[in-house]
Amino acid sequence: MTATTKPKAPSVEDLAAKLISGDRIALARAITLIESVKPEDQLRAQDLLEAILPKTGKALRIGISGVPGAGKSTLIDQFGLNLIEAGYKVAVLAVDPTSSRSGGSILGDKTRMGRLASETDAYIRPSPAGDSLGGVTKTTRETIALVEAAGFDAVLVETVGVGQSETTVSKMVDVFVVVAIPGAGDELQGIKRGLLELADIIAVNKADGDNVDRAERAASEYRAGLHILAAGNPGWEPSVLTVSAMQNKGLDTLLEKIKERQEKLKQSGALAARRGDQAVVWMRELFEQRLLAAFKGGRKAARHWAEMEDKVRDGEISAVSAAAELGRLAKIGQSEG
Ligand SMILES: Nc1nc2c(ncn2[C@@H]2O[C@H](COP(=O)(O)OP(=O)(O)O)[C@@H](O)[C@H]2O)c(=O)[nH]1
Ligand SMILES: [Mg+2]
Repeated sequence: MTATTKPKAPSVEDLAAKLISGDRIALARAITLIESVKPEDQLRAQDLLEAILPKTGKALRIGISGVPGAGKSTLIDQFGLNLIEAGYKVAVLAVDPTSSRSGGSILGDKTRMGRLASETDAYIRPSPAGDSLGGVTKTTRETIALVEAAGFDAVLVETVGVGQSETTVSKMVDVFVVVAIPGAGDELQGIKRGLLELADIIAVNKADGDNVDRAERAASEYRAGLHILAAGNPGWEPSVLTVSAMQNKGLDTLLEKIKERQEKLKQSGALAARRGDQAVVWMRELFEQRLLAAFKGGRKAARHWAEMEDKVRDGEISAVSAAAELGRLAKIGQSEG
């Protein structure tokens, strides 16, 4: 090899071994690899994920959602420290409120997780808002697998309540925590019903200072509302508690509830079933992405795609027929009748 040759990328086996030994540089490299869109990197990423598969699945996977300003990041910072104190190694996939990778501020400032960021038993991976939907990227699931293989046994995924991001995250985690805040008037209006239905635990935050009573009232209203919602959802019994992320109040109860729930799910076999189902959904989504990419990648198909889009937009053809026609052209999934 000459001096001008680019240094060879480490082999997948090397990378996997280093990652599993807990090497942070290897972890960062691995994440960069799975995020890469280059076809050759994607093949290596696949091999890497296959190699680490036996080392995944051991973490407590927690989703943290709620409107911007609810205190998710503040809560994760404190809760993460508590988890470390309880013996966990904590990985956080966080929303980065600054819109670009540049800006010069240090990680802790950007994510409001300054204290956690300086812990050796913590790893924080911010997703720039520009690249993600509410903090969720296409590779969030893969990243969870990587941090698990690197030995992190608590994974916190922060998501902002926008679009489909909560639903997506709820399909990746074991426990979905919604951080709510006491507001004025009808509490249940302040949170979308869809989000409420995903919640395993609702933590009414900012229960401190003058806010304690309002937080308690909000919690009661959530309990009442959930009671009604739960009538149509057998087996779904979310808990509601009040916390103060800032004053580290109620977070011990939050951890207890999470662990209790996880233990119950494990004992009943529901955890394995849930994760199995999640893996199947993941496979289906990846396959659909591939199918679509392959289809649109073909020149002929791409031309028809644009044509169909125009026709659908102008009302010349229904979306249903257009999709069927495109499917016929691509020779995919023609069901008879
Ligand atoms: N009083 C009080 N303020 C809080 C608490 N948690 C967060 N905040 C404040 O709420 C604002 C938004 O917090 P942040 O964690 O960035 O919210 P996020 O957008 O949900 O991640 C900040 O000004 C925090 O200092 C809390 O428990 N009590
Ligand atoms: Mg935040």
